[in-house]
Amino acid sequence: MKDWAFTTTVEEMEAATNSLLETAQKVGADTWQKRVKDQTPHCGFGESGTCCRICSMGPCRITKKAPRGICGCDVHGIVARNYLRFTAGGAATHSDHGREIMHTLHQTKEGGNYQVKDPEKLIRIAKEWGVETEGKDIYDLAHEMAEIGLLEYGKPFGTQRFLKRAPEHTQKLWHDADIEPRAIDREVSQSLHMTHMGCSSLPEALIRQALRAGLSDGWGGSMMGTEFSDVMFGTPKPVDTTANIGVMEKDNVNIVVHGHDPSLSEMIVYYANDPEMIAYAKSLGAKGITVSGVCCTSNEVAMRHGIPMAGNFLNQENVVLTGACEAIVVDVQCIFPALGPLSKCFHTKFITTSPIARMPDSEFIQFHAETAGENAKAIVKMAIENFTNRKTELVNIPDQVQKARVGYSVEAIKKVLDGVANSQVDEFGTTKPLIECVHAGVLRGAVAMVGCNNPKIRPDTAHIALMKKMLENDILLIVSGCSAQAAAKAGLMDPEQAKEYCGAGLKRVCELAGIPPVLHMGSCVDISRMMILASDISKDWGIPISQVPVVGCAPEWMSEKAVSIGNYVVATGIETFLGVDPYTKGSEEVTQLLQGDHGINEWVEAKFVVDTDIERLGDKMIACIEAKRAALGI
Ligand code: BF8
Ligand code: SF4
Repeated sequence: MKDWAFTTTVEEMEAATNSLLETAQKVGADTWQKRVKDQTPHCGFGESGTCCRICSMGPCRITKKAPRGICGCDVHGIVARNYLRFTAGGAATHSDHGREIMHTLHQTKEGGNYQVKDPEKLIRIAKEWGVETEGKDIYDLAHEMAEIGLLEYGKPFGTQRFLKRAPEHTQKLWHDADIEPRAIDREVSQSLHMTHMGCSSLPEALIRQALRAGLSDGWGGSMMGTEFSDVMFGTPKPVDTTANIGVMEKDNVNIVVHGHDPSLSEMIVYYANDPEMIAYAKSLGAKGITVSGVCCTSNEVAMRHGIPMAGNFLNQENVVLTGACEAIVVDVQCIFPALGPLSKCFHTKFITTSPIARMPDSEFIQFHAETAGENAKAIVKMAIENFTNRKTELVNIPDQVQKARVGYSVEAIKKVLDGVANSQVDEFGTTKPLIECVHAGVLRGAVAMVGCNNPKIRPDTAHIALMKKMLENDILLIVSGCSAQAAAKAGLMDPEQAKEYCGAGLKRVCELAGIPPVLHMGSCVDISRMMILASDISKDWGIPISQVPVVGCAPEWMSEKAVSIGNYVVATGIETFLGVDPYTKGSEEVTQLLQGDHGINEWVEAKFVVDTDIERLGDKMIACIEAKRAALGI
C-alpha cells in the first residue's frame, strides 16, 4: 500500500465536522447528521421503487399479496415509470440552468454586467451551428446565438444541434434506438406524459425515453449551459486554488456562494474584489473579504477565478457552523432548506436570489441580469455590515486546507497534454497525446468520477477510496461536481504531491504535463465537457466511444440530476458505475434493462453497474477498463 500521508483523510475531515457539531449542540441547531437518524430506516417501498402515487386511486404499493396497482400496473411498469420521472426531474433542472445562461447571454452588452469574454468560442459554435459570423458585431452574434439556443428548448421539429458533435457511430446508435433528443422541453414533457396514469407501463419504452430525456440534458441543456458560460465568463484554464473548510478566514468578512448558476457568483466575486468594498470591510474591523464556495457554484468560480472551495454538498451546514460566515448566498439546486433555521442560530445572513429556489427563513434579493451589478453590490455590502454582529465565542474554523490546481476544460486538457508527446496539433489541439499514452499502457485508461455526497455513504469515503485505487493503477481521473471537491479537499489535486502516489506511468504523465492526476473539469453541467472529450478521443482514435478504456462513476450520488447524467453518459457509450441504487431493485425486468447485457447495452453499447460495496465497485471498474484494453489488443 502507498503512503498517502500528505492527504487529508476522511477521519480528519470527520473530526473537523465533529468539532463543528459541538457548536451546533451549543446553539441548539439541527443538522443533517441528526435528521438522518430521525429518517432511518427509510421506506422499503420507496427504496425499491415499488410505490406509485401518480393518481389518487393510490398510493399503490406492490407486495407479493398485491402484485398490481388498482389500475393493474405491475411492478415493472411502476419501477420504470418512477425511474423515468426521476430522470425527467434531473433533465429539466440541468436544462433550465442552461436556459437561464442563454437568457443571460441575450443580455450581454459592451461594458454591461455580462460580456462576451471568449469571442473565439462564440464564433466557433456559431460556425458549427451554421450561423453567419462574418462582419457581425460580437454582441449581435451573441444575441442571435442566444435566441437560436433558446429555440432548442421548444423547436417543433428536428433534434438537438449539438448531437452532431458526437462520432457518427454514436449518432447512428441514437438514431437506430430512436433516442435522439428533440426539443428539450418536449423530452421532459413527454416523460411526464408517458408516466401519467393510463399511459406507458412497458418498461422498455419508459427506459428508452429515460435515455432520450437524459441525452436532451447532456447533449442539449447542460452542453449549452457549459459552452455559453465559457463564452460569457471565459473558458477555464489551469489555475491554482485551495480547498476545504480552512479556506474561510477568521479575520475577514466571509461570503459563501452556493448553488449552480455562475451568473450570480461571478458578480459577487467581482464586487467582493472592488477596492471600495474592501475599504468598507476594513472600516468595520475586518482585514478583507473572502469569497469561498460550496457545491457547483464553487466549481464554476474556482475553475475561472481560483476562488477557494470551502466544501461539497454535505459540508454546506459546516460553513455556517464555523460561526464566521457573514452571508451564504445561494442561487439554485442542492441547497438545504435547513440553511434557513440554521443561519438563525448564528449571525449569518441566508440570502436566496432566484425565484426558482425560495426558502423560509431567508432574505430574498432577486437577481436580475439587468440589475445584477446593483444586486451583487447590495449583497456584498450586507455581508460586510454583518461582520460586526459575529458572536466571536462561536467562531471555529477548522484548520484544514489543501492546494489544488483546477480549470481543466477540454481545451485546457488538450493543451497541457501536448507537453507529453510530440503530436501534430491542429488549431484547437487534439487528444492524440492522451491516446498515445493509453495505447502505450503508460496510462491504463480514465475514469470520469462525478456526483454528490449521500449520507447513505460516509461522506467522501467512496470518492476518495476509489480515486486512490485508480491512481495506483495508472488510471487518470477526470472529475466534476462534488466528487471534484472531495478530491480537492483530500489533496488529490495538489500537482506537487498527488503525483507521488500514482503508478509509475501516471506519475510520469503528470510530471511531463505539469498536471495533478485528478483533473477538475468543473460543475455537474460540465459533464457535457466529458462527453465532448470522449467524442474527440473516439474520433481521433478511430474507434467507437464504447471501446475507449474509459468508464463513468458516481459512487455517492443522490439527486435527480445525477440520474439524468447517468442516462446520458451510458447512452453516449460509457459504462457507468453507481455506488447507490437508483430505486430500481424492485423490478428484475428494469434491473436487467439497465444493468444486463441485453437491455440498453444492445442499444448504446454500455450499461449501468450498481454495487454498494465500494471496494468491489472499484475492482469492477478496473476490470472493465482492462477488458476494453484487451479487446483492443493493447
Ligand atoms: O450538480 S454533485 S450534490 S452540487 S447534484 Fe448537487 Fe450532486 Fe453536488 Fe452540483 Ni451535481
Ligand atoms: Fe395505483 Fe395505477 Fe394510480 Fe399508480 S396509476 S397510483 S398503480 S392506480
